[in-house]
Amino acid sequence: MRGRFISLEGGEGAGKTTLIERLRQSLLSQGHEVVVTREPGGTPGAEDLRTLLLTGAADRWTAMTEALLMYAARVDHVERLIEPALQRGAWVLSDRFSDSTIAYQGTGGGIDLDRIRTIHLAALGDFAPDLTLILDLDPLVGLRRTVERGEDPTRFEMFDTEFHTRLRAAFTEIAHSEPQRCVLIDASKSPDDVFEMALSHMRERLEVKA
Ligand code: Z5A
Repeated sequence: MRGRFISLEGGEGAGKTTLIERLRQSLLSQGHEVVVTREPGGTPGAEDLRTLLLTGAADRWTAMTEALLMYAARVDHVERLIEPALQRGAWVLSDRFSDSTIAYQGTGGGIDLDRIRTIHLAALGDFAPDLTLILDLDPLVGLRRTVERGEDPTRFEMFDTEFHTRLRAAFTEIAHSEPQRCVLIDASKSPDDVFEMALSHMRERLEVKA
């Protein structure tokens, strides 16, 4: 039986990585094979592209170059990791996927969203997650969480607050425009509450038992 593909989306510091680890453990305890991955990245080639995308000056790439590099990484990721895992019945949890390109390079970077959808269609056809959990959080709270983590900021974290506020609106719009695939989760709640909300959506939509 084909596995399930779940993507997690949201702004910086929204808690995707924290939630993925909890979901991984929950799915493992139900006996599923679980593949945890991330974008940009997930395969050796895509991780090389991740380094190009996330390091250097904030204006290192234009939004369109970023989008094309994201899709180059994504095709490698889908063809070499995600699709084979789904075919052998695994559950794939990806920290970001194509909605991030719509939000960051589209709404955030100013590329017409239909141009990004056209790139997606050419690169991946109608390939999409079975479920997308969008973690919604005030960008200032999210950025504060990442600063407290004490790591060097990525190129995207250097963008201004207005950019991050537009991202939040973009993710909310995606959730509203594709309710069959996407759910919006209040990420200001505790990690336990966020996990319970995610699990409840998975139970409803993907026949998860735990
Ligand atoms: N990008 C793009 O532009 N276009 C694309 O198509 C794609 C990506 C695919 C990847 O960065 C960057 O690539 C990303 C968009 C761009 N922009 N940035 N920056 P990344 O992978 O390095 O970063 P990220 O995806 O934004 O993740 P993050 O900053 O690591 O955040 P997170 O995974 O959502 O959060 P976390 O690590 O789980 O939590 C952050 C901190 O908050 C941590 O200390 C936790 O312990 C704490 N936390 C977590 N949950 C909670 C709750 N519920 N309450 C309180 N504290 C919490």
